[in-house]
Amino acid sequence: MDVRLSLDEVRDLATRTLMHLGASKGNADAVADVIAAAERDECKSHGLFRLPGYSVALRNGRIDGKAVPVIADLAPAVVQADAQGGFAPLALNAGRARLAEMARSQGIAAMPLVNAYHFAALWYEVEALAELGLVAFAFVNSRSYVAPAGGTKPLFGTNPMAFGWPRKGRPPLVFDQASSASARGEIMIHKRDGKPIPEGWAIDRDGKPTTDPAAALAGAQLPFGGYKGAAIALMVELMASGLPQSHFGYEAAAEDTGDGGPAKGGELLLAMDPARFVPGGDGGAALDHAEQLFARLLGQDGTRLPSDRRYAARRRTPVEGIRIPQQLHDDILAFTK
Ligand code: NDP
Ligand code: PYC
Repeated sequence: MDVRLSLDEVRDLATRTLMHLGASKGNADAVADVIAAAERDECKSHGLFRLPGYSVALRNGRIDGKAVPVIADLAPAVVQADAQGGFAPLALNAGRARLAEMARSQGIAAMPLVNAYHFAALWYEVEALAELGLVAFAFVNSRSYVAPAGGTKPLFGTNPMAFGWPRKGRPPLVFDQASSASARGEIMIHKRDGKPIPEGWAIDRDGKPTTDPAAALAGAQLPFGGYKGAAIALMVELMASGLPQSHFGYEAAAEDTGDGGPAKGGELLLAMDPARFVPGGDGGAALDHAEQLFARLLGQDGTRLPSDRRYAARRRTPVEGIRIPQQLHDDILAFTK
């Protein structure tokens, strides 16, 4: 059986739960916003499904729900967001305006995020920057879940990379993809729902291909596209945690308490101002040119732009609400007692 909630109820449920467990209003609101945005866009593996994980880690003190992020310029085009052992969303919100300001003055700028716990969909970050007229990249790692090409043991996180491109008068073009064949959350949802996973997503503890989600979670996930996805996963480790000097996936895994909450890891955001990539331009011509590419793409039957599914859901859910399993709703409410 499912429970139907409005988007306001989703946000309120998340805020109340996190504050009950000791999070400050600022931290609770920032996390609740990303959870509600994921439900609004029907990204079920990173919506309310993640609230129990956030909650356990908060309750057992592994994450500081009262952390106050520190934002510091490290170079003319590098601003560091230090979450101070708290949730990523508040620190990302706190650093965004400075990152955008640097990108506008320098053409390109970077924001490493450190001492943070990230458990969300990555598109949220690049979409926010693209809404400000900037081209954006984001890279985040987690703990070891994915085997390297040719290997059988988890080493990389599921390591998504997201990209945002501003569009005039429309929501940005965004893609956001794990470097594994599937997000770990998808396998967890298959397990919860008693469904097998597709072939090619994972191997079991003995290195054998499996469609059993429990065996997959105990074994290793596979990179998408073989060695090509593994190279992207490696790059994401280096960008998200190598450069900012945070935890690689195996270091985060060594600290895993098994509480089901987010790993401590790093993230890197890059922002570029299209106006700074041509002499004397305002960036508008680059955006117009890109529209021609999008039109050609969409001119082929069977195509769509990445993010179009999310934007379609975004039009629907404010009216229809969202549905979550009764058990998940009960599990969340149990944290508020
Ligand atoms: P998907 O494979 O579902 O989607 C990847 C991208 O491809 C999306 O941008 C999607 O757009 C786009 N896409 C899908 N189908 C098409 C199509 N037919 N034509 C054009 N574009 C298409 O995502 P993943 O399973 O890889 O990741 C799911 C989520 O998990 C992500 O949000 C990711 O950030 C999150 N995640 C978070 C991690 C973390 O450490 N915080 C770790 C790993 C994953 P659309 O959304 O519109 O369908
Ligand atoms: O779904 O792979 C995943 C994931 C890892 C950390 C947060 N989400």
